[in-house]
Order: sequence, then structure tokens, then C-alpha cells
Amino acid sequence: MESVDRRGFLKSMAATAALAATEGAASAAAESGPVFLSTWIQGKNANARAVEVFKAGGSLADAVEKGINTAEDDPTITSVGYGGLPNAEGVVELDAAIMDGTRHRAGAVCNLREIKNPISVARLVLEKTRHTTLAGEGAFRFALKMGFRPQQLLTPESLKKWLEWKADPKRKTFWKEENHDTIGMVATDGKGHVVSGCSTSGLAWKIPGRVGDSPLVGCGVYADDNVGAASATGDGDLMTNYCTSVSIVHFMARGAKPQDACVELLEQMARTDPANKEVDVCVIAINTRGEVGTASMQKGFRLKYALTRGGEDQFLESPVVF
Ligand code: SD4
Repeated sequence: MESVDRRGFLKSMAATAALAATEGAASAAAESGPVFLSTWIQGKNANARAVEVFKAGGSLADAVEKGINTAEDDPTITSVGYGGLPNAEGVVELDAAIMDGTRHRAGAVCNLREIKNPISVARLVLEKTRHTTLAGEGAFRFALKMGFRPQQLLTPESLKKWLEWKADPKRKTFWKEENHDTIGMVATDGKGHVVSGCSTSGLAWKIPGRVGDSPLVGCGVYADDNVGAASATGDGDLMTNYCTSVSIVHFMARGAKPQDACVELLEQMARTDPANKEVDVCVIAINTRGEVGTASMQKGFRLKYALTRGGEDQFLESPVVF
């Protein structure tokens, strides 16, 4: 009898503690206000636009989409949208995804040609279809159906770079030194809702048809309103094998802060294969309370990111794990 009472007592204590934690989380969430965290220098414009859209009454997904559009539209960003470096055949192929943590649903496009705003096409896959991912020709035809206009995505500069690469008999079939401009964004509305978005032209000179981590749910994007959201930038061929974004969100679900979850994943990758310590891997995360985390595997590829919170913009460097 006593033990039952004791069990009952413990149960009610646990319930009280859980309630307090939930209330704490809810009030912390309410206090955080909207937070936007985006990768690389183009994250600054992306955050500014996202804030504008959100303040004007757009949804968090609208804000993330329109924010990412700024990088896609910018011809000087050589790994996203218009002006992105092409594949080995000189064709720009774009990947993007957006995931909404409330609905636990994503929209994604892979290998999309001639359409400069893949994140918007991905958004429409989410909003208008029961599918999650469209690729190649089908994604292109879907975009046309949705009213997008095809255009040449090579700029004179990206064409020149491709011709130079083609003409070099010792050319590498893979880049390493530049072109790390993929944009990933994670955001919260400050009320417990999170969204993750990612857009890229992928690795320059990639084999046609190659799909990186960016448009894959769980890899380049993941968002769950029970926990938080994550995104990634870097060597997608490696990161895909570690399901980076979902892994980070799962670490957070077990209680890790976003910062610790980011580091934990990178350490796990290095434990699995020490060679991974040399690879270009950067991750970003946010939880439903608006706490954020970022991490870079190594200093040669150290993430710079834009963080907008409470009307204040910061441009910061992530911690380096190895
Ligand atoms: C990819 N993860 O296609 C992308 C590229 C990238 O910084 O993020 N570069 O593999």
C-alpha cells in the first residue's frame, strides 16, 4: 500500500515537474520573439528579408522562403540559384527544401533546371501536392505549371568559370576551395513554431543528376515543433550519410541544447571515421525556445552565420570542433 502511495506521490511529482518544464518552455518560447539564423554572408540579406515578411504578417514559412529567395536572386552568390556554378556539362542544377515543424511536412526539389527560385518551387510542392520531393524534368514541369518562367541560370561569370574549368586538362572533378555559398536557414516565431529551409546549386562541376544533402528531408532540412529545427552546409555527399539535420534534432529531443547537439553530431561523425575531421561540414540548429547552436568540423571551413533576434542583427563565426 505504502509503495503504491509512494508511486502515486512520485508520479504526481513527475507530473508537476513536467508541467513546470512545459510552462517554462512555453514562457521562454513566448519571450524569445522571432529568431532567424542563416548560413554565410548572404544570410544577412536573407534574415533582413525574412524579418520584413514576418513583420508584414507573413507566416514563418513565408519568411524563410522569401529570405532564401534573396540568395537565389543574387548572381554574385555562386552556389545558389541564378549565377550558381553548373554541373560538369555546364548546366545549372538546383536543389532546395523547406520543412514546416507544425505540420511535420516538407517540400523539396532536386536537379531543377532553368528556374532560379527552387525554394519557392519546393514550397509549392509542400502546399499544393501530397508529394514531398520532385526531381529533374518532373520538378521543372511542375514549376512551369505553377507559373514560374524558365531562364538561363548561367551568368557570363559562371559560364566563364565553367569554360576555364573545361579547358584545364588537369581540372579537378570536384571543387574544394570556393563555392561554399549554399544557404540554410532555421527560424522560430518565438511561440514554439520552427521552420528549416535550404537552397543550393550543389557542388560545382558535379556529375549531372547528383543530389546533395540540401533537398533531402533529415539531411539539409528538418523541423519539428516538438523540439526544433536544423540545417547544414558543406560536403553533402558525406553529410547525407549522417542524416545531419534529423540527428541534431533527435539529440535535442533527448535534452541537448542546440549548441551541444551540433557538436555531438560532428564528434560522432569523427568517431565513426577520423577522416571526417578534415571534411567541410557545418551545421546550424534552433530549438522552440529560440536557443541556437552552430558548429564547424574544422577551421579551414568555418561557418559564418547571420543571427537576427529581438530586432538585433549579428554576424558571427561558429565554434570549430577539430
Ligand atoms: C551540397 N551541401 O550540395 C551542398 C553544398 C554546400 O556549402 O552546402 N556548400 O553538397
